[in-house]
Amino acid sequence: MSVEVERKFACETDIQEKLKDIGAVCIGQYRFTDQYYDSADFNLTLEDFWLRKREGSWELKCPAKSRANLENKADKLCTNYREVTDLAQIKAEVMKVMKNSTEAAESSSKSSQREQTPDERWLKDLELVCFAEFTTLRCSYTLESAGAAGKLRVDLDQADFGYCVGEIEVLISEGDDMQSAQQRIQKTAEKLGLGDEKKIQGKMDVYLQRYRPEHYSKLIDAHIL
Ligand code: V4E
Repeated sequence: MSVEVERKFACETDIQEKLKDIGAVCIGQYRFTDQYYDSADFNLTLEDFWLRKREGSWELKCPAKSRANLENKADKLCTNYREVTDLAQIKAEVMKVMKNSTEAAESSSKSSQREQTPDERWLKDLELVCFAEFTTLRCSYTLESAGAAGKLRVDLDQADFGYCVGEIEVLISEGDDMQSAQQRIQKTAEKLGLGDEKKIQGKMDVYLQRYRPEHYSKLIDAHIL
């Protein structure tokens, strides 16, 4: 299973020039729509689990490590999430998190025995509804660093509700050296001249703050965002 280690940053107007200056290579521009799901009581997101459908594929991001354990300031600017893409595993993880897991599991397994179960039946069984939907225009860059395993990626995202954010990310395997991934991210941030004094809001933070204030304040109170 892969773990995504990433750090967000504010996109300045000269960011593309800076990326080229440090040897980053543009690997393409993509547009995708995300739909995020949770229960009416926000059971998943209050546990920092993020279930989404991106262009027809399901993905679940699960917390990989408690933020309280992060050692230094640079680490605190990074987030680490386990990424699950296998639908059966996603359902199992979601059911584990849901407060009413027993009834949900029973109801879901009953429905999966029915013939021609619609793909989205499990959402109904678990009472999950879409709470956010937005489209992102993404420009992706890769950057190789000498001696480091795996590529580092920089994404410049423009969400259709008028918010831009950049992210530097490294994908590692579960159990791999998290610190070295964080150090690579930190070094790239330095090369790009990014300050490390404050945490930058992600697209979801801004979306919820604007369009789902009740959900947003619950997540703020629970120190999830
Ligand atoms: C993990 C998470 C969310 C899910 C979406 O995460 P994000 O990486 O921001 O979205 P995106 O579109 O860049 O996904 P990718 O293509 O990289 O897979 S929404 C909120 N969170 C939690 C979270 C957090 N607590 N703090 C920060 C800085 N980001 C995300």
